[in-house]
Formats: sequence, structure tokens, C-alpha cells
Amino acid sequence: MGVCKKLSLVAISLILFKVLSCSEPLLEVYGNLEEPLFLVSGNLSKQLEMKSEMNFDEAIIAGNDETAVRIRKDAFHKINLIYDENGFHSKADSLPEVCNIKNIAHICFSSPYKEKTLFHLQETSEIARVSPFEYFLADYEKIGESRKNGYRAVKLKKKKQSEIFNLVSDNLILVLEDGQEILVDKSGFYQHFRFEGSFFSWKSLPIAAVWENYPEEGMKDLFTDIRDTKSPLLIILIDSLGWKFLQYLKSNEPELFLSKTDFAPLRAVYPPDTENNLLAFSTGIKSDKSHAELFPQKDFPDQSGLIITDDKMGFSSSFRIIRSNDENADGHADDEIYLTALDNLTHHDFIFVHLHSIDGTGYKFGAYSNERIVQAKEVDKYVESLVANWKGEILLFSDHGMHTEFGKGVHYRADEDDMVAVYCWLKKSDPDKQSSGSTE
Ligand SMILES: [Ca+2]
Ligand SMILES: [Zn+2]
Repeated sequence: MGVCKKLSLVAISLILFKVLSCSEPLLEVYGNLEEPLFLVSGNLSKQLEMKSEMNFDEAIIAGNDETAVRIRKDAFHKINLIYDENGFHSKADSLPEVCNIKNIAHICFSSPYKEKTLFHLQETSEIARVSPFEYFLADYEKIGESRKNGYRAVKLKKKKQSEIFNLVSDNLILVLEDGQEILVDKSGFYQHFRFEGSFFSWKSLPIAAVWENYPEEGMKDLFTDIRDTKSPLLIILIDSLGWKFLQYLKSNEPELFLSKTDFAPLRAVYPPDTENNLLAFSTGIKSDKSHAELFPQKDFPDQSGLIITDDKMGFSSSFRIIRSNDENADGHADDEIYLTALDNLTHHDFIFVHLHSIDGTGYKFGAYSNERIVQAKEVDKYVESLVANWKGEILLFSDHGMHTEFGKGVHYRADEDDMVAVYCWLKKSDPDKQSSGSTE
């Protein structure tokens, strides 16, 4: 029995040894990747084809000796990766000599489609967006270019030290991928900022944006403001009315009520969509969406509140919810929501009205389309009328903005279009405040 056990132990360790020693060496890939990617020895192009969703247009193959080569997609199939005791090498006989890199440190790919971009925002503008590929490339300078058999290769050499983010202010907000905002100073940022190959991190937390001179008010600050408001309050959420679109609206339609209203920029919560921002606005926290409750009773114990929205809004609330549908089938429910709101203005001390159609029209026609301007003119009438008929305080705000991709409006990333929302307080009880709210 003892001998048997010993033998089987030897057998197991032999198998283990074999498995471990045969496990293929892997080369970790950098770049615009959704998920970690590893290469093994063999033809580069064939390996990428097997990862069907990979659509790279360029690559940098960087050696440990600080040289690198930048090649285009058409050359991928001429490159073979070879592994030996010194590591990975590239062998490419039909390409320019510089494509043969000894001891590869990294291969970094660029993709025209998949962006894990880090956005650099200042105030309400985006001053840079950096993809992992661009960040990787920024460490190198071009020292030559060569051709062979119609293939082009750019020879690169590593620079001393490059600083891609030139921060101008001492304090900034880091917008994390998980939606948190972290306030850091400049040195604290540089100390803990890392390039992770396919994304950027601060203290190992993935970051979506670096925001300098950020708008003072964030979505969660608005929550505190509305919770502490004791007078009757009308809130109108104009879905998707971003700061940039508002400026565009002002220049196209300066006479609109929205154009004349003195909005301030507002930091949306990342990712900039309605769910996240509605929760941050109405609860002050990033709630667990499955158990989320808008305007929870513990924060709003005294209000008899009313929420007027469309039939798609999935959250519950201790406030009464009226859902209006597009009964006249004109493509949106904002006209019905407006009429419902108008009917109910006098019966409640807290009303939340959610107008959706600027968002919906943007999805179909693009963020800066003429159709969206036309829809904004329609929404403008509803907002102006509700404001005129309410006695008490009023908060107008948006949940996020929108940008255009392939002709359609979308909002999901930490750029200047999507992340900068708007808000404005109008105090009907205070004539001075009201007039300051409609200048410009
Ligand atoms: Ca309708
Ligand atoms: Zn939307």
C-alpha cells in the first residue's frame, strides 16, 4: 500500500512537471483591448484571425533594448513570433530589417473600433483623449522609415521620459470606471498613475477621465440640495441636454427659454447614462440598481411627491409614479407627460417631471442634428409653461449629454459631450434670483 502510494505520488509529480514545462509561453499584448490578450509563438496574423473580434490596424513591436517598429496591418501576416530561452522574437524575412525585433518586451495594437480611452477634461472641454496605443507610442520617437516588397516600417527609439498629461491645476478629479470620483492633487496623481497596457489606473483603480477645473456641482451634490429644500419643488429632468448641446442650441435658437436660462455645467456620474445619474440624483449614492428606489422615504420623509415619466422607467419609489404613454403616437411621450404634469402642478409639493424626447431624437438622428434642434424647441415650450405655472422653487437639470457615432446619438463615455450635464435653480419666491436666472 505504502509503495503504491509512493509510486503514484511520483507519477503525479512527473505529470505535473510535464504539464508545467510544456505550458506554452505567452506574450501579453497591449493596446485598445476589451479583454486581456496573449500571443504564442507562430504567425501573427493567423493568431489574430482566431480571435475573431480583433480588428487591429497598426502595431508597435517593442524590444527590451529600447528600439521598436511600427507596422501596418498589411504586414502582420509576414511576421512570425519565435520563442526561445531569451524570450520572444519577431522574424520577418520579407519585411524591412527593423521588423526583426530581438527580445520583445511588448506588442501594442491600435484599433479603430475599440477605445479604452482616457479623457483629459478641463472645465467643460476635452483637451485630450489618449488611447493605450497613443500613450504607448508617446514614449517613442521616429528615427527612420524603410520599405521592402511594398511594406512600410517605421523605426522607433524610446524617449527619455515623456509626460503625456500636462496638468495645469493643482487639484483634479479622477473619474473612475466604477463611477466614483476621487479628488487628488497633482503630485498624488503622478505618483499613483499607471499605464496598465490596455487601460489606465490610479492606485490600481481603472480610470475613465482626468478632470481639471471641474464644474463645482456634481450629480450627487444636487441630491443634497433637493433633499434640503423645504419649499415646494418642481424638478424637470431634460434627458440628454448636455452642456455642449445647450451651447449649440443657444447659437442656433437664441430666443428659446432654454437658451435664455442661466444654466451651469454639472458633472454627470460615469458611465453617463440615465440609470446611473437618476440614481445618483435621487439617492445621493450609486445604488444597487435591482433594489433602487428613487427619492427614498428616509431622505424625503415629509414630502408627498409625484414622479411623472414614461412607461419605460423601471425604478420604484415611495412617491407616486404616473407613467404617460405616447397616446397620440407622434413618436414620443413628452407631450403627454407635459399635459399630465400641468394637470397635477397644484396638488403636490414635490414634483419630478422626466422629459425624454431630446434623448430619443438624438439616438435616431445624431447629437447635433437639425431634428434634435426641432425637438428641443418643442420641449422648450413644455418647460417654459411648467415653470410659468409653478409656485415655488424649480430645478431644471439634465442627466448627461450625447455624442454622435456613425450618424446616431449615443452616450456612454467620459468625454466632453457625455459627461457635462446642466442644471439651473429658479426661485419663484425670490424675484431677484428669478431675473438672474433668465439673463444672457
Ligand atoms: Ca406623444
Ligand atoms: Zn439616453
